[in-house]
Amino acid sequence: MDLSIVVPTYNEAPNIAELVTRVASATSGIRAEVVFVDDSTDGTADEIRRVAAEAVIPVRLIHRDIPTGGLGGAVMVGFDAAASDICIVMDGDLQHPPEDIPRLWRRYVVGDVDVVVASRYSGEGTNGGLAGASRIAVSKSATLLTKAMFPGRLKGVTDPMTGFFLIDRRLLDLSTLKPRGFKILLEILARTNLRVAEVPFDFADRNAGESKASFRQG
Ligand SMILES: Nc1nc2c(ncn2[C@@H]2O[C@H](COP(=O)(O)OP(=O)(O)OP(=O)(O)O)[C@@H](O)[C@H]2O)c(=O)[nH]1
Ligand SMILES: [Mg+2]
Repeated sequence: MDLSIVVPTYNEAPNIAELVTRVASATSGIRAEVVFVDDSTDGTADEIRRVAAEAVIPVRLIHRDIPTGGLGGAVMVGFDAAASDICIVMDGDLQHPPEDIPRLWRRYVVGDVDVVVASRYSGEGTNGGLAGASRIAVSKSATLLTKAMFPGRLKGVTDPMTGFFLIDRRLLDLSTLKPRGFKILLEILARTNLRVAEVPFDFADRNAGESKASFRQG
């Protein structure tokens, strides 16, 4: 396996089939698997099992009955379970276009970085999928605040709170990370000295289902 794509899900049933289809076509030529780490209370786990049975790439499901650490905790479980050391984290609602996976992968295989961040705020990247002026304001001010707090570790990183990134998990000490909810990448970058590159991407609208991001998370 070249690449494990870790997808945390909380009630994303209507998005699973399209996500897997688009990931499978985007990764042709790369040996890739999808690892769903699911904390859902709806039928998402059953839908993942159904889609996995028909998928042309390996699709695995880890369903947690006790969702320790929320979204961030789910991502850590995915890193631990991944078949490849090289992992891409992406959302399950198609806001992170699977078609961008090869761009992250190609940047990584150049060989000079440990992390590739898909940024809404660098170069041609956009944040159109952030619903409403207040979400945009929260996202931008949280980014400025965190960059002020960690000027060294976040140097050159325009979007430390993106949920779309590639990482070599061998560089992480999973036992020292303490993710709480959203923004696992910030936790990783602040605690670990890593070489980072960015690629711009267009943050799309949520495909279906409901947002779990709250003002409190911001
Ligand atoms: N496993 C797990 N996944 C979660 C949890 N909370 C959110 N997620 C997933 O994390 C991803 C990001 O959550 P979203 O609700 O899309 O957050 P967002 O993109 O900031 O918000 P929207 O723009 O409204 O979509 C999605 O795939 C969610 O299903 C959780 O507690 N556990
Ligand atoms: Mg989303």
